[in-house]
Amino acid sequence: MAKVAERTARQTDLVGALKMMMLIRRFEERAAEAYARSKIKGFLHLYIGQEAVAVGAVGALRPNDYVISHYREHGHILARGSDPGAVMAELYGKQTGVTGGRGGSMHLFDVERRFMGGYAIVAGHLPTACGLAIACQARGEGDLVLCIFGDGAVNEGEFHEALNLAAVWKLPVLFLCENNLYGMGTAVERVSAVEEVYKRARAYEIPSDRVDGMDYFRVREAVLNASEQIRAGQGPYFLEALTFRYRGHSMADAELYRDKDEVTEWRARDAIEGMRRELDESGVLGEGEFDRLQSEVDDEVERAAAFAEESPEPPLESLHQKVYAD
Ligand SMILES: Cc1ncc(C[n+]2csc(CCOP(=O)(O)OP(=O)(O)O)c2C)c(N)n1
Ligand SMILES: [Mg+2]
Repeated sequence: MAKVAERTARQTDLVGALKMMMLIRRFEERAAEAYARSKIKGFLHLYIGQEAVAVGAVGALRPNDYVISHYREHGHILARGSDPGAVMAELYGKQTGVTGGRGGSMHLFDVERRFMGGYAIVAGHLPTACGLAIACQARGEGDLVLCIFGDGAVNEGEFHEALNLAAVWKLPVLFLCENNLYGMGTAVERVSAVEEVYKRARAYEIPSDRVDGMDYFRVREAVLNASEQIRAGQGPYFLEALTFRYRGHSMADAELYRDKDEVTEWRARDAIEGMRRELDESGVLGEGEFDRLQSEVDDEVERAAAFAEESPEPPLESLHQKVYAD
């Protein structure tokens, strides 16, 4: 315990980041269980394996920055600090969910935290990110937009439109591609003429880089550096985080397109295990502390699931509400 009491602010942040990655993982495992019991219906895309990207990137932002994401976004909204109970309730389609039960897994939203949504249309939210960035630029308060998408998005028209506009207008956007090597069952090299995705941004003269998405420290550092440049008015930045999803594309995926050995190899580089080792070796984690963190995370996710289960369905008369903007 003495070790914990002597912790510096940086060490406390590191333990917090590890715990957030553990929370995301447990949340996703619990969501999968609920899906198997038909408590969650529709689509469910799990983020397991990619946690270091969400926590490294979203955790490096300021409270007034905006985040906009694709449909594999549970980890992003949790890393932004949204209540796990309200996120789980949204997956259940309940009234207490972050979107009142109207959006479900792919359409999480939390305006208070400037989390401007998950979007189901691949690359559809990239132009929206530019719109948010125009607002940031006009207000001149130094806010930026973190726009997260998958490798599948880079072959869509909106990707190119958005990058072009962002470059021309020097918009404060950080484009973050989570390259998990597959878009549904299609490997990147089968569909992308340029496999090293970050090089795509160079066609628009946007500075870009590739980072190990299985390493919290690397992702955070890269995002902090990019943010500094963006906030200095240098325009957009593009980061590619190399990562891997351990589970299938969605809950209905037989995973016939990839080898089990490939999954095993990536699991051996697990971000949570890697950070745990690092914090153990450097003496930041106290004796038995990882297990204590795990049990706190387990309890928190159980409470979130219980909240979702016990929450009411949205009332029928609310069906036509909030369909159009006022
Ligand atoms: C415009 C569009 N085309 C096709 C789809 C069907 N679709 C859903 S997810 C997906 C794959 C996207 O893969 P990626 O962007 O790499 O994200 P990941 O699932 O790997 O996180 C596709 C093609 C869609 N949602 N939108
Ligand atoms: Mg992908």
